[in-house]
Amino acid sequence: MKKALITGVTGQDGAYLADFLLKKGYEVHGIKRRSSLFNTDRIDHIYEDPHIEGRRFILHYGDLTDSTSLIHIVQKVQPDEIYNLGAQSHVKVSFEEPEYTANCDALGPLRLLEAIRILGMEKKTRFYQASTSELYGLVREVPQKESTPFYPRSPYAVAKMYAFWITVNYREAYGMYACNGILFNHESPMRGETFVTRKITRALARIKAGLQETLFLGNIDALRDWGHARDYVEMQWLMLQQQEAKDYVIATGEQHSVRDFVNLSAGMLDFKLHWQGSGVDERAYDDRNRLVVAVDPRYFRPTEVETLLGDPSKAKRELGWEPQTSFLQLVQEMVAADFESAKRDALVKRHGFTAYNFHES
Ligand code: NDP
Ligand code: GDR
Repeated sequence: MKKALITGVTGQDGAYLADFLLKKGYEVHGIKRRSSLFNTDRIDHIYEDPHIEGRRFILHYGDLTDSTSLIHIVQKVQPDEIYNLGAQSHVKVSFEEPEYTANCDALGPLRLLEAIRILGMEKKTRFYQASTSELYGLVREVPQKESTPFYPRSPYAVAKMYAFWITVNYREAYGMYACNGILFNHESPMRGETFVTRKITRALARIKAGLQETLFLGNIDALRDWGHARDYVEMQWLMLQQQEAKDYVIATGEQHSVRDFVNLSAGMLDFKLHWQGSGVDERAYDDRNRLVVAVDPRYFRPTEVETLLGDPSKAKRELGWEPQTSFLQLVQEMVAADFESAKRDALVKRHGFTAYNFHES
């Protein structure tokens, strides 16, 4: 039985990947951070009690900023494959916590690669690094492909650039099977609530259910290539199953603006939005003249990535990969899931309980 070790197993991609690998027959080990609250919501459906004999899903406490914990876990698990998905993954937050972001996102992968080397597992363990379209930042070529030059625009992207090149360097220097998936934005109902797509579907669903009044957003003209996380984790696995380790762009090849995402989601919830003003004064009202969406400069970034569009032809050609979920299906799935949970929260509230939180992003 193959063994996989996933960092970031409690995150969006980690949860989808763990599910995917368990279905493939793997023994799956995940690293989770110590937290004062339960942080395993996304993987509770695959959790197995430690008392069960022969369980195939095993969690370990560890942290990407703590080399010794990583070395211990790699030694104990002896994984055939390591998927490094753990990261401080929020671009805006990286401007507020640049040093921590570098420690976790740049040095974290270095620590894992070194753990493999220290333990003499270079020929046994294959390594996947979660690289990102944010590397392209200020874009030099449209669409972006593997050979497009990088120009990172945030502490997050700069840290991920180190991670990209250290992965390439360890492949070339030590003959390790180590590769980068340069993934464009991918979303799902499990997306963190402070990323723009989930923020939109969650807020509009809550407005519809009477739990919130207005959705405040930053740059609604930003353009992104959005796919579904479920489709993208299959690529992460495929990249580790090849004869030779290579880096691949994973994207849909289709681009939409944040504003498009808002309009489409609003339409699915029967809001007709009327946009007024421009720039920082832009806002959208519904048919009853209620303010539904407003731009708030607090969500602007000091340096923004205005536009991203990927060219996944190398992955299609060499790995036979195609995304399965359309943009419309992605938005539908996210809106439906958030509307269900908003209706549940509204019901709880009507019965006098306050079981919901609203987190700003
Ligand atoms: P999430 O933010 O949903 O998950 C990040 C995971 O990393 C969580 O499990 C988090 O733990 C964990 N983590 C954070 N800090 C540490 C740390 N110091 N030590 C150990 N684990 C830590 O991200 P996604 O699932 O969306 O993304 C997965 C990876 O892919 C990330 O590296 C991201 O940067 C990258 N990426 C994501 C894209 C996307 O569109 N989703 C596109 C391209 C790249 P906790 O649950 O405790 O917070
Ligand atoms: P991104 O995703 O920065 O591309 O990074 P995010 O959803 O945060 O932003 C996408 C675009 O939307 C604009 N935007 C807002 N963003 C947020 N979060 N909140 C807002 O209110 C808002 N209003 C407008 C942003 O300015 C941006 O242009 C994601 C992360 O998953 C990274 O880890 C990953 O590497 C990249 O995708 C690919």
